Amino acid sequence: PQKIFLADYTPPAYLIESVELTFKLAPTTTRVMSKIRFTPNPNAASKEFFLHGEQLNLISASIDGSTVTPEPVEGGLKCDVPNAPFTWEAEVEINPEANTALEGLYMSGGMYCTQCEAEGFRRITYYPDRPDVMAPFKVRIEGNDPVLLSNGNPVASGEGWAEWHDPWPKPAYLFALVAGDLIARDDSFTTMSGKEVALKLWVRPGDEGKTAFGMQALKDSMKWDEEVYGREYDLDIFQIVAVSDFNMGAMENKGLNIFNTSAVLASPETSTDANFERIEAIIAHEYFHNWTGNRITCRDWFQLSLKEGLTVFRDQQFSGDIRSEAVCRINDVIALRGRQFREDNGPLAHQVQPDSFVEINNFYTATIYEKGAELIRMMKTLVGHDAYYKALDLYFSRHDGDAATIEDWVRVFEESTGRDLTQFRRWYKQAGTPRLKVDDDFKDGTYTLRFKQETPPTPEQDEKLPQHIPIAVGLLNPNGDEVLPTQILEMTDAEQSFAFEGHSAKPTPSILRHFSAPVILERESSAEERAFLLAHDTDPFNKWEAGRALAKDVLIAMITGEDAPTAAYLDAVAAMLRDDNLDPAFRALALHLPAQDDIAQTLADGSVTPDPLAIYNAHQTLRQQMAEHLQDLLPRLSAEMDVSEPFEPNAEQAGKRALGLELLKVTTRLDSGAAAQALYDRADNMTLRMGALGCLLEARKGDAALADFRTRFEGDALVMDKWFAMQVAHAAPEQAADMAERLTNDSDFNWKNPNRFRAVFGALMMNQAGFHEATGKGYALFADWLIKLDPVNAQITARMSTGFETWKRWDADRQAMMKTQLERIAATRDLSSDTQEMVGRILN
Ligand code: HT7
Ligand code: ZN
Repeated sequence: PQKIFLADYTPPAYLIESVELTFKLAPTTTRVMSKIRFTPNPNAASKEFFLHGEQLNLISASIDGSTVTPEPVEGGLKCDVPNAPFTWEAEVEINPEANTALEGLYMSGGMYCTQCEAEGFRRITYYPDRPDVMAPFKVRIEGNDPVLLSNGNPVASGEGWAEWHDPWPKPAYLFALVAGDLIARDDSFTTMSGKEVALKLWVRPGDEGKTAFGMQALKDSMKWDEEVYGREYDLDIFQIVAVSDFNMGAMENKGLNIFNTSAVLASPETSTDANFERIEAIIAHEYFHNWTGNRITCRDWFQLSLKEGLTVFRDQQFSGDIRSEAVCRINDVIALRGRQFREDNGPLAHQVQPDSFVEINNFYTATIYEKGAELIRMMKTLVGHDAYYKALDLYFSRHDGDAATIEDWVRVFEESTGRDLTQFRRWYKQAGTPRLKVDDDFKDGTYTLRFKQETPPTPEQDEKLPQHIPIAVGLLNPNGDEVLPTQILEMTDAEQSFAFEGHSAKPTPSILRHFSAPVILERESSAEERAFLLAHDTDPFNKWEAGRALAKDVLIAMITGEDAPTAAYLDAVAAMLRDDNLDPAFRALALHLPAQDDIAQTLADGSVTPDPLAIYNAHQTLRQQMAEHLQDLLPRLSAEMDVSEPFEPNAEQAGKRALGLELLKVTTRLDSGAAAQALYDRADNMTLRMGALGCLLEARKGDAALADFRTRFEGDALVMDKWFAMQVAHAAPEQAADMAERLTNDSDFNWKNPNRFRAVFGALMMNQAGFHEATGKGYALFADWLIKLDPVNAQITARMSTGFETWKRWDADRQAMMKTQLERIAATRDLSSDTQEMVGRILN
């Protein structure tokens, strides 16, 4: 496969004034007529007319009304054209029903839908399918389906046809079309300048009852973007469509967002609190793209983080504002460490702005999204609240309508704030997670913190330069009072010290508050100090972090056979649980043990080869010890967490349920699942039902509840995804692979549906001890299925091959078995370039 380089970027040879498309829909023979007004780009050196096109059957083409015979070339066609503006017309035939890749125009359960980001539009018609070619679109759809939708505003419609006009110039990746038998939830939103916008959330008949929450989240997002960023919506209508076959969560097509059903449909009976929260965040994310992504788009795909990093940051701000800021931040950091740190510390590490790629689909990663968001957050921390919003105003006014670059973005900040961000730019170009070592010293009333930063080598980047790191620090005196409120220290050198004068006793530092930079903090610390911070830190993130560090110390000591500070941990947890001033959601997080993957990564970082079974066993042992230590507390606290009001998916109720379920996990250790069974039997919402079922499965008492669950929800695909996933997620280490295999033989295992495939194999990847079971059957099964899926859906296959990304972390036997499977996948005939690229990078 061919590599594409950022350095090779050249402006498009032709720009587009207008696009008119006509679709004559038919499942296997859809005709697409295009009429495109091109004009030579005065800023381009080349005059070559090249249009992307893949899997298209060209019926006819003409230029200014005269038939032409274009030259087919790799990835599209070329044609001689006049040296002046001209009109290109073409008719192509495509086969949506045969499209299992779910890119371009495809069918999902009888409805037509599209996915064009990143390079799907070229499967719809011949076109310069690159984000820096922007145009207004007029679309006419002819078909038998009752609902025919496209981007922009409706123009006219009749029996079997509809016309749409999107006046805002957009790149082809934001094009969308949907046709099917759909029902809308209707609503409206009045914008800040008094314009009425029609809102429609389209679903299949039967799903109408799951649309209220999504609609409310949309209206909240629209309001928030006006209030916080001053961004108003710009069309007469905003539509969302729920689709059950979809490669990712959702897509921000202009005025017509398309969503995976899992990212929009919600009801208390079928969705957990975590589902509600995720749906709210994704709806916000896609809506926010209207300004950060659509009005200002990316010049090329190397700039992907320009829109994704910023939009993730914006959705994180939104969730923090409407839920608990502290709890959201902790959850965001758990996700960052779980996905991005894992990526950044393995063979797939890459820059937030990469220099090259083979398949852009392989770069929709945690680094582009979540690390990208952390970079925006750091910029905001460095320049301050007011300067951040002033810079954003300049960004929107200067670049509205542009296909912009990350450099444009940083320059806006420099010009607006007067700060030199030369060194900060390294965050975009240097892969890898910096390690930040800290030690301290106290002398004559002066407390000194000494920092040392180092970023380990990553693929193709051996040497690293120091980063510009904002380190938020506070100090506490021995009584636990804060004697220095949060200050931002700016570290720019490889080694740097900061002195704090006027202290009568040595203070305790709270470092990297609010997780002010995406780094790994390495600080020798005693169990007493961690317990002290857990009890006294005023920064909720670092308070939680202290508890997590203590839990990690215990687990790691258990695994390596050292003295574990178990008593200090259990006492600290009990004290924290008794503290009724603490938000239940926070207490739930503090009770949750660090992920097994986190422990494995920390061990590997310290040059200890992790044993997945030993990590699993340490988890089990610690949970048992927690149960015994906390048993006196459990009845009162559990009762207090009962929610008597009708179910609301708000942060307050969700926090109580989360803590109640954490306590249930502990209780299950003592009563073999009796309380969990009782909860399952009385549960009237999915959060409690699934929480109880999880406990029963862990106690190996889940058979009856599982059967009941299936009977209740057999016809509901999203809930059945949960049924599949839970059995693998909670299977014992030696049974997880067999369980996954058994489920692949279930009549409901529709492996071509990404949600169902992910339910089984995503859960297997996440069950660390099960996936890495000693005989290697987990690896072999997983590889079998990746090989089977690749010709059907390369994007999902490539993405899921990351299950093997940690292979070098494990012992020699496991490494050899994983490598064998990776090589087997790599050797598969006609393997997609997506999967080839990923497996190749993982192996290197
Ligand atoms: N911008 C979108 C990214 C995307 C995507 C979405 C659905 C299916 C395939 C896709 N490829 C790329 C989603 C987002 O970040 O908002
Ligand atoms: Zn996005």
